[in-house]
Amino acid sequence: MNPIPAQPYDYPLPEHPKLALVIIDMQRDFLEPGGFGDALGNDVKRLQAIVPALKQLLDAFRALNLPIIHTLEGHQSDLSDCPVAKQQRGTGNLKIGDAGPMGRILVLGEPGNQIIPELAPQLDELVIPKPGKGAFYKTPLEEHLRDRGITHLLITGVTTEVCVQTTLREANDRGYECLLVEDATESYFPHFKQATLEMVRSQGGIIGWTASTNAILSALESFPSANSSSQLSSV
Ligand code: C5J
Repeated sequence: MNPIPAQPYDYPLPEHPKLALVIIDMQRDFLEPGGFGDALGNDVKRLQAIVPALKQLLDAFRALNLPIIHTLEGHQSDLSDCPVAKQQRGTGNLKIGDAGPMGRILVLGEPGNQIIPELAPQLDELVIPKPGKGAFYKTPLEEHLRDRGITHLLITGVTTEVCVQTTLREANDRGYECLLVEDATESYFPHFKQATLEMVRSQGGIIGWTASTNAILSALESFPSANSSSQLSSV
């Protein structure tokens, strides 16, 4: 199998099916007007730019029957899993739990909390709701990865310097080999995205690798397909 040409050096591909695609928080709350990202004063249109690259990665992983994990940032309707400090943070009119144009802000099950239709998970893909920025915090993610022997994670989604970077750092500390996909992650702040990419691959890849979607897709052409048992089911 060919490695993925990456920075700071090639990312070796593991045996099938130890490689998973992790898509962080591609939910309407962050990508559409009227959601949490908008309530915080951000230009949410910026994040739409990565949808085509994510779709390509999803198609490739589905074709190879490789594991796909989607996350959703959101809270229980009684906000019992939302620390007061998180709920009260910010200077906008709408806070977590308030009623907005897409339902209650950042509450699980609300219209704004759905993954955007273009990237909707299939039934055999794992969907992890998470109350924190990191996908390992108060979720069964680590157990699922361990049970399935997954060791390598391609990390994507939004926003680069918040939930994506937090998840990548959590995964790195747990021993996962993490590659951040350069054109499949986005931030409301271009300089934060750039800084994150540089941080991840600095010092010889201190917390991981970065590579483009095209480099990944080319390397995956040498990847053997496997039966559908590698897919995960929703929690
Ligand atoms: C934020 C996220 N930015 N998914 N969440 O609050 O990055």
